[in-house]
Amino acid sequence: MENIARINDVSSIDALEKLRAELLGKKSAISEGFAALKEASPKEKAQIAAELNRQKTELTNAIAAKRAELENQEIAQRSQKEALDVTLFDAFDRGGSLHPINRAMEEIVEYFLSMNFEIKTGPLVEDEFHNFEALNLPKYHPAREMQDTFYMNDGLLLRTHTSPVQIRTMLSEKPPIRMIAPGAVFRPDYDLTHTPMFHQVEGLAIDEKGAISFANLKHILEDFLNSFFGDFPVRFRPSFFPFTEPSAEVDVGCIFCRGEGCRMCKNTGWLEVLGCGMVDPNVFKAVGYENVGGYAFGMGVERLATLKYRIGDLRSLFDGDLDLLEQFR
Ligand code: 2U9
Repeated sequence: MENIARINDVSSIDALEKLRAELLGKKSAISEGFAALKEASPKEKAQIAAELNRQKTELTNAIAAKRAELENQEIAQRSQKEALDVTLFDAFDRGGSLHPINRAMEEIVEYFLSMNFEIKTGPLVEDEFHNFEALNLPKYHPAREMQDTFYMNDGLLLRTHTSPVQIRTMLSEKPPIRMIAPGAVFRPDYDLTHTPMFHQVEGLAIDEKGAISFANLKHILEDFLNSFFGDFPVRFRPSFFPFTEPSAEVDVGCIFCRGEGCRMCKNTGWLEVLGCGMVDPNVFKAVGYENVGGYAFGMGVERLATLKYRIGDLRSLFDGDLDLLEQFR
């Protein structure tokens, strides 16, 4: 039958579907044949209908078979065209590794877990109360300028430190508290040592007034720095933070020159690595705590990681450069 030959001749699914419309659609000879049945005599009717149905089945089957054939051809062509030679390129057998920032983060967190600190987390999008006001940084206070901020709509902002996690913890739990808050924070800075997203680990220990001293703080940070960097001297310098009083910045003896003086320590023999202090009474007031005391500290994970792994440009860690990253395996 001529129509069967036409079906077999088709070379694309589109053309096949057009042919289906022509042969079996409303205006096809077969559909018109069925429509004309009502004019036939009852005897002819059965005979004509049987023949029309036979033709219809024959065409339908031929089209289905052709369609399957064309689809198989298309799959075969595509798998040839899109084939990957998995033996050609080594991206698949490099293996994964922790990003140096995550590795440093894990080391820091492991230390404080071993010292009985609990991990707490909180939202990255915060409000002024949890990020600033409760931390003794009232609106329009000049100290807020110490921390440039990404502001969003509706009074929301990207947290500039992980301290709001400590505020949320104090608001929902009673002392004693012994926690660390590891996580991403955001400030609009970008240069050799700053990216707009970076990571902090902050710590907080609170108990009855008089139970926790500056000596406790000094001991745990010295011990942490010796476990993280190795056997180097540690010194505390008086400083200021709105949320701690007294406050200190902590230096480690230069790990590059061992205190001789070099470019990395700007010839001071010391590297500044973290900040700390006794929690300011105004912070306790903001969260409704009474007759308590304790210490807090904060460190930048990128700072510690670039020092320890001797990475010159922090930005290089965020370029997705596998050759660079796999050196930290
Ligand atoms: C509460 C009370 C006190 C957290 C602290 C620092 C000192 C500090 C910096 C280190 C490098 C931030 O990433 S960095 O730039 N942090 O110097 N952070 S005390 O004090 C708190 C936190 C929460 C409720």
